[in-house]
Amino acid sequence: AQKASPGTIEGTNGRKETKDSPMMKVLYGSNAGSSQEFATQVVASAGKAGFQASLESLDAAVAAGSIVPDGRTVIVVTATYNGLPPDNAVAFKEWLLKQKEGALEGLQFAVFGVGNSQWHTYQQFPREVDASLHSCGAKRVCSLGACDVDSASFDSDFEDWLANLLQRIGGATATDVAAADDDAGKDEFVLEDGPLDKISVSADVKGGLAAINDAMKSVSKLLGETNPPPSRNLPLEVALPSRELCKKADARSVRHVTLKLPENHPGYQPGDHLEVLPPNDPALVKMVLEALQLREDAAVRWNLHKVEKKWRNVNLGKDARWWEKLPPVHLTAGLVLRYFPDLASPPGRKACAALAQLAKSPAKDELTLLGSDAEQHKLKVTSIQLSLAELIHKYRAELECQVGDILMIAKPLAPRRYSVSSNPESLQDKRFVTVTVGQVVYTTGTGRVHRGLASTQLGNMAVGEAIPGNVKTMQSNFHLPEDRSAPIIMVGPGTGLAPMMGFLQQREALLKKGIKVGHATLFFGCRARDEDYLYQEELQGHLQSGALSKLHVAFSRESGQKVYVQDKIWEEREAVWKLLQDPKCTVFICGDARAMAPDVKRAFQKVVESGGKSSSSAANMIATMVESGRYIEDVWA
Ligand code: 2AM
Repeated sequence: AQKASPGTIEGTNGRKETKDSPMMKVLYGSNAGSSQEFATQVVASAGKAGFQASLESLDAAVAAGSIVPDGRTVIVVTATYNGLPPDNAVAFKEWLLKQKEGALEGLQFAVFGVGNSQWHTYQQFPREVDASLHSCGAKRVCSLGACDVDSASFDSDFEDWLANLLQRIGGATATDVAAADDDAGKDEFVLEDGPLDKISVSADVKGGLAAINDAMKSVSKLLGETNPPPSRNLPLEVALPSRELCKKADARSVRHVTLKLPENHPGYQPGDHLEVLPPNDPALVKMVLEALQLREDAAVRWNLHKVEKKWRNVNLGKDARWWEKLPPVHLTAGLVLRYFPDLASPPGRKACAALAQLAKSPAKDELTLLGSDAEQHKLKVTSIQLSLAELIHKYRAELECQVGDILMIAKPLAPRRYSVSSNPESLQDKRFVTVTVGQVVYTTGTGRVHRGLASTQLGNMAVGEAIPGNVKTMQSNFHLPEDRSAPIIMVGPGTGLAPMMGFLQQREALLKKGIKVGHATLFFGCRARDEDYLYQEELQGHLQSGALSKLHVAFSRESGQKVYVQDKIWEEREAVWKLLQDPKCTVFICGDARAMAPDVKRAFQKVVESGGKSSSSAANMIATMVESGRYIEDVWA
């Protein structure tokens, strides 16, 4: 029997397909979940447009041997990580490379790539997939679609592509089908809003998360998942008071935060990421509660069936199905609004249009306009970063809206990622994990002071307070080389120093056990010695113990001239070239993806050229290092 998956469940709602409907396989490659969400949306819309659509990860399809050229349509939705395939598309890439010319004749396909244009590897893997499928003889039915999560139009870019795709392959658009269905919007509301009564409600983070985790398990069971992914919603407790790392905290603030993983947690290693789910700003939660005329401690209960009926035929965009992850448990309205919907992001056009359905005029007309007119939307929403909470609050008098509606309309609150800056064995408790958090604060066009959710939360939490999160191993294998004698070069300006601190602690622990470690050079960059020289004392300690062999610091604001890590790499070219010639030498880069990482790569290439190589063989040498996992980036926008 076929396993039920999130895709097949949505597929049964409002489907127009029959047994003879054409088949469609929707395959996704996703680490963070966005591509999977988009893929699920393709399945739903294709189902409504008359296809028998099924959903699988790219690797699951390869394992099942089910990507075959039998006249079927294959739609691939995938992200890219450092230019590499996501975790569940690695085998697919290998499979694709093995396909001969003409091997995929008879297959028709379309590819959609999800990415962030601030990464220099933007759309790399989706482009490769699109080109390879085509060169193996498959027929491209729609040109490569792309959306940029860094752009305000990313939801509508996807929807435009999907509408185009469905039109090209002969289906009616999902919106047409939805419009034809007179069942829409008739059902009652989705969460049981009301005052606290006899039911027991989890209102605090730890109790709430325990309830959510239990509920997640039952949702997984419901979906037939035998191996549900580990929950990201573990309560992580602040273990020690956080520490300011900048010497002049008025200029900027970077905090060293120590959290504690729950008991029985399998643990982590330096180079891993810590994911936290920061609660919404209480001011925004308050605005929404006010608009909904709800008390913070009002009891709400998720009701899967009701919500499904109410919204099933409304095209809400890619995130519409995230409610499946929501637990059928009692929580307070305050807790739900704090942890589930993203209340701070500007709502997309689809969200504005959905809100319009719940509004009376004149709000209805204004919201409809925001939903349909890209210029107006840009002017009145995205350019001033009007948050969803502010929008709901603004129109509250004419909105008939419940907590459940907000969950459907809002994007899910996204977890934030940090590179861990510790080695478990080096801390007083193996379950401790530290992160190095730069604080983000700015004022939006509406005059609201925006505090980076995770950064302000993490830096300001008291010992014993908890935040939902977990640790995650990245597939790029940003870890110390297995061969401890391999020389390493670390480049980490600003908070990019974080994972290097974990590596240095790990190397110090190895030294203490009598294990020899190879040479380690660190290039660190900051503004000035007496401002933001992070972990200065710790670094001196590592130099003394031998965990760190050489330290080069670039101060960008000490003299009239900017000095960056790449300038230091060039200054040290002789030593760096020597290290690079060791076939085991591994280079780690962490920090800004937009300018720093490409600049640093160019610097390394120049160093190789200075060693006597032509520019093309220098580029080749770096490319080979990247491919063999010896030039590894952990970079972010
Ligand atoms: P700046 O802010 O003075 O320009 C950590 O943020 C350090 O990285 C700062 O010293 C910052 O310098 C520096 N930095 C900014 N842009 C950079 C780039 N393109 N490459 C390397 N370092 C950079």
